[in-house]
Order: sequence, then C-alpha cells, then structure tokens
Amino acid sequence: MPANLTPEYRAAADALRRARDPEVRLECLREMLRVIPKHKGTDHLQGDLKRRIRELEEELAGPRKGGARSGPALVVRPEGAAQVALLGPPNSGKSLLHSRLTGSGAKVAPFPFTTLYPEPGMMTVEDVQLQLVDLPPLAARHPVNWIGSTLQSADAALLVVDIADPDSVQQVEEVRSELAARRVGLTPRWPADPPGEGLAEEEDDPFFHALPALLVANKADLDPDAASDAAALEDLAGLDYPVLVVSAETGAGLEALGPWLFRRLGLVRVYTKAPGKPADHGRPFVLRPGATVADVARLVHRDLADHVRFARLWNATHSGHHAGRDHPVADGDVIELHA
Ligand SMILES: Nc1nc2c(ncn2[C@@H]2O[C@H](COP(=O)(O)OP(=O)(O)OP(=O)(O)O)[C@@H](O)[C@H]2O)c(=O)[nH]1
Ligand SMILES: [Mg+2]
Repeated sequence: MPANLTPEYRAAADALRRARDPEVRLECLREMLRVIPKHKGTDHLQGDLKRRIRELEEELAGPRKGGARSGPALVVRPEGAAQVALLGPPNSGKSLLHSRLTGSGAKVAPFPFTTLYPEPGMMTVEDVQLQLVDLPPLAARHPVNWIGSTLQSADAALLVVDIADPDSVQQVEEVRSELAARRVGLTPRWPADPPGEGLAEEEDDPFFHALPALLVANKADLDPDAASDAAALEDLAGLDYPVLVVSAETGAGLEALGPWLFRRLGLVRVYTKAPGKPADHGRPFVLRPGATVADVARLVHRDLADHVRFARLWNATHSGHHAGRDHPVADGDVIELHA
C-alpha cells in the first residue's frame, strides 16, 4: 500500500478486510474510493477500487436479460455461522462431498469440469449451520476469472484432492497459483489456533484474502495408504495444511469434518435468556473468537450494543455472575443482557 494513505483510508481498508457480506463490502469499497487521497501516486489504486466497485455492483444487481452479464449468481450471500468454499482440481470429488454433507444434489460426474457455477448448501453441526459452497475446479487450462470475487465472502476453504491420483502435487500447485493470480491465499492457520506467524508480507494489500485451509484427502477408498500419501503430497508441494482423510463415496471420515470445522473456526455459541425465564436453547447466537457481551447484544438487536451495561452469565463455573460489556464470551455460555 502506498505510504501516504490517510488513517481514514486505512480504517475503511480494515473494515473491508473484516467484512464478508457483499453489500457491506461494497460500502467499504465506496468509502475507500471516497476518502482516498486523489493524486498521481494513487491512480492505480483508484482504478482498482473503481473496477471492484463496478464488478460487485453488477454481481449484486443479479442476472439481467440482455445486460452485461446474464446467468447464475457468482456471489454467494453468506448464511449460517460461516461460509466454507470447496476448492480443488477437476474431478477430485468436491461435488460428491458437497452433496453428501449438505444434501444439495450437486451434479457429480466421472469426468472433469462438471461444476460450472457456485452452488451453496447448508451443513448442520450440532445446533449450528455452516454454509458449504461447491465451486468449479481450478486448473491452469481452465481459468475461472470470477473466483476471486466469489471467495471474498468465504471464511475458510476445503482443498479437496483425489489422493489416489499421482498428479495431485502438480494439481495442487495449479490450484494455488490460480488463486494467487487473484490475490487469494490458502493458509494453514485457523482462527482457533494460538497466535503466531501470519501472512505478514501480504498484510499491506487490502485486497489480499487469506483463507484458512484444510487439505481433504478424498477417495481414500481407492488408496490404502491415503494418510501417508497425503503427508507425502504436502512434503512435495511444500505445504503444511491440516489434513483430513475421507471418502465421499463410502462416507468414511466425513463425520469428523463438521466438528473439525466448528472447532478450528473457533465458533462460540451463546444462548440468551430473559430475566426469570429459562435459556433459549433452540437457537444459539454464533460468534467468532474474542467476541464480547457487547457483540452478543449487537446480534440480538443492532441498537442494543450501545445500550447494554452488563450481562449475567451462566456456564460451568459461573451461575448468574455479572459480566461487563467487554467480557469475552465462551462456547456454551448462557447470558441475560441488561441495558
Ligand atoms: N471412489 C471414489 N470416487 C469418488 C469419490 N469422490 C468422488 N468420486 C467420483 O469422482 C468423480 C468426480 O466427482 P465430482 O464430485 O463430480 O468431482 P468434482 O471435484 O466436483 O469435479 P469438477 O466439478 O469437474 O471439478 C465422480 O465419478 C465421483 O463419483 C470417492 O471418495 N471415492
Ligand atoms: Mg464438481
């Protein structure tokens, strides 16, 4: 990022980095363009912003007959507690996995380049819903120009490979370079991991998007050495993503996927209650690591965040304990908000 950008601009760029909802992202981009210092040194960035605003406006307007673009939606509105993208080379079993995990009925076929457009679906993990997005394959011979914008709303990725395929090293390299060309990176670091080295060199690029990734070694039914082949693949490709060995065909290993995602995304479920009433155990509010009482209030009602003074808290160690606005909430907490 050019050095002479203002704090106002940086604030808008930070908001963009945090935003997942396409409409919020559009607002952030417009704000960045509005406050960016207008001089020669920022011409390139201004052009970049204008292009991104135009593309996102077109996406949000939806398909138009005879318009610039018609056809299926390329932006997937996030739903549920997190949005997880299925990425990988052709024919690795992304759609069969999607179909198994969400019941989507995504089109599966024994030949490559079957999936052409994003296909959302919901997966239930205990009392939480995660959104899985099936996507077209990524390969050098078949670029998907819109994949970068589609992935802006994703919180994480499953990098699905056919572990029985001897070409998987080359294929994973192609996937990663297709993503890199669109300023998307896959990182082995997940939100629940203890703090450590990040993707520091990319942090100055407001458009760079780092997705926590899990390597899903699929088709383990065809490969008796799937676990060691997955380790060898990572060695050869110089990667250190966490690995899960599965078979979308037989279902082996699939039961671990939802709980794994829930845990490593660091999702925090909070149940609210009204004074004198039992907790509402039907529908948790789902938050991210580090979320506070004030963040829960914001989810309950947009205006409540400003007015909440304290909460009463119930969990394994507390029973009606008073907690301040900035008190971090933990998975399973029951809270009663007091304005
Ligand atoms: N034996 C076996 N076959 C699988 C498994 N997962 C998927 N397949 C088969 O692999 C082929 C490709 O599956 P898809 O789910 O269409 O693969 P995809 O990654 O979505 O393919 P594209 O959309 O072209 O990228 C189909 O014939 C599937 O039945 C698995 O775990 N084991
Ligand atoms: Mg597919």
